[in-house]
Amino acid sequence: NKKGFIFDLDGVIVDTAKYHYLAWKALANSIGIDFTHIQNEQLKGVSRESSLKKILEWGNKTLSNEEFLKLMSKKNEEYLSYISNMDESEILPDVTKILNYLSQQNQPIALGSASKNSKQILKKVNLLHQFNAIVDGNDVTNAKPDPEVFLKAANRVNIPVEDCVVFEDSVAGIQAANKANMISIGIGEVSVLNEADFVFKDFTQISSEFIEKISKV
Ligand code: B16
Ligand code: MG
Repeated sequence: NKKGFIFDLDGVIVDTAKYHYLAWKALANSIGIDFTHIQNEQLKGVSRESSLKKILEWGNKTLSNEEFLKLMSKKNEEYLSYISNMDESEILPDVTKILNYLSQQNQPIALGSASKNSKQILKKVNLLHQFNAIVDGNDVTNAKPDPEVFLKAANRVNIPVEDCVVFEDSVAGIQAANKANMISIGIGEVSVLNEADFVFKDFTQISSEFIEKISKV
């Protein structure tokens, strides 16, 4: 059966959270706000704009709209400087294997990410060609847990929502997939992603038999 396989980017295909952390930390510190790894965890899957709003909230700071925009672009510049050094070695374990397997089976593959930098990142790690559709932060008005990003991805690969499978590492992303009526597969800890239909630590734990099984549902 044809299914639509939709992948989140950060935390599923690559670990760009570490670069977001470095860039947000430098930015927060430059305006006198602390920024920790625990806070960075809370920004996973969250858009750039909402991330900066949260950081300002944590630091009890208000900014003019103009300053806000300036800081967003400053953060992105630093983030992109890290991205520019990425290569294939940063692809998470067995991601290439599953993408190759799915394309051999002629299964449509889409990206569903909150990032506005998704194409650059996929290009850097040499995976852009694997995707039949890219839907990211540039294409949506409502961020996860709103299902918009995944609904658009399903539409772009022309697969009914109930035949779509979403791989996600964030709670908001799992909720978005569930709201979209798709099969949700959490990549990470069961204790965190307990709302997902299935949870795996990473792609090394997902067998081709499992993919075949859910393709038949
Ligand atoms: P950008 P995902 C998300 O990616 C990240 O998890 C989140 O930390 C980031 O703020 C967001 O993308 C926006 O990224 O600044 O590149 O537009 O997990 O949805 O692939
Ligand atoms: Mg993610």
